Amino acid sequence: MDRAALTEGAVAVLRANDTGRFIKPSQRLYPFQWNWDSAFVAIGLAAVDPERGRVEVRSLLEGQWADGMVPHLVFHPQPVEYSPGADLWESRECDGAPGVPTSGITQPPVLATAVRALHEADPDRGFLEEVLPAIEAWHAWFHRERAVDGLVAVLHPWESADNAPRFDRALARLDIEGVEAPRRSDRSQVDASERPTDLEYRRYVALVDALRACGYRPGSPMDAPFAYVDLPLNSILAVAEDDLAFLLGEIGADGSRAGAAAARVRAALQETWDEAAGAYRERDLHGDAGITDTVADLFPLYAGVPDERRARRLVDEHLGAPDRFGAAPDAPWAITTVAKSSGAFAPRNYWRGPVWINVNWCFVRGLERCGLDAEADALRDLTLDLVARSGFVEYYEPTTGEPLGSREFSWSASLTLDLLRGLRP
Ligand code: 2M8
Repeated sequence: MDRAALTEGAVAVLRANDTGRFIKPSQRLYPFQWNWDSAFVAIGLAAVDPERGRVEVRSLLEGQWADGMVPHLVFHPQPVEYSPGADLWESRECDGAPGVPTSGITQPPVLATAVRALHEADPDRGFLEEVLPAIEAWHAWFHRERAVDGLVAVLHPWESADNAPRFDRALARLDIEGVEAPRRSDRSQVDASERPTDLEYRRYVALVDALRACGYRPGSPMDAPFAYVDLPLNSILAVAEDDLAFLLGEIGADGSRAGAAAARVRAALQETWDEAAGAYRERDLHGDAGITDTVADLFPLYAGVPDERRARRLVDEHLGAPDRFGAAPDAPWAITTVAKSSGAFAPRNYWRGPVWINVNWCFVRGLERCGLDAEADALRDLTLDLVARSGFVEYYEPTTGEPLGSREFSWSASLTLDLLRGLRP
């Protein structure tokens, strides 16, 4: 692998997708600002241009709502066609929404982790003083609005991994009679077999309709038609709370809420362990989620939750197992987002099987946190080989490494920059 060429290529992708104010996930398919995309982008920018990374954080926070929520999508004005877009959300009709149109839901809170990466690369106290109160308010919002027994719930699959099979049953329960599939700009750009179906989109829209009717703030997660205790989001939150507590300490501010929240979320994640399955269990508040056979079942590893014995089981029985999520002779590219042994595994379809660079990045960092350095190094090398071979695309077919989804995808480029930092020269 040519490290210099990979760096150059990744920087070129970020430059091409840069609007000056924010970096689009990709040129045409995703022309606005998505929340965790921008955080992943800032993590990569820490390696090459921290000042540009700080711009990314500031522009995302322009979308923050008065109650603290940082939305999953900020529609900074762009001369583009994108559907379903700002009209679906009508955020301006809602109390506490900002001037710029946004969605009414959120996304995994990677932002504090990104700000920590920027701080470690290039400390800027003024920047921390500016943005940490906003991130503190967002995290507090999660625990106030979305709390479920020490963890938090997502109210829409767009708050986590869209069409992941683990949401199928909860979505199938929704009443979508009379709800039409929206006009979809994704369809003109990516093959339908690689994207969610129209039926799934009708369900996504039905959920937005229900949430819009209450200003996106149901009294509690139980009152929302879809409420799911998502392990990726909670694991990301645990890490982010630790990072926030650390950063607040750096400026002499009070990090006690964040520190306590990190400990509480980690303790609650521990409780989701299923000894028989050797994995963690998700929770569907209106039904039974259990073990889902998706990579979500393993995600507490990202937050360093498992002890040595559990981490080993996660790796041996799932993450590294050839018939599950690991590399196999006939499917050398890992981590699959759905277990290959699952009936739902679909190697070309979006979050239903392909390899994603942000997922791999989370597991590299999680393996490191759990002290599994050799496994972390192997996964990092495999991930870098994949992008070197197939480019910085949205997702990858695990048997061939074929590039799928959007081309020139920002977080695949930015997280490559971060993974390259860990490589010994
Ligand atoms: C995908 O989500 C959008 C809707 O928000 C879509 O399906 O078109 C997901 O992969 C999401 O996680 C990601 O943030 C977004 C932009 O990359 O695309």
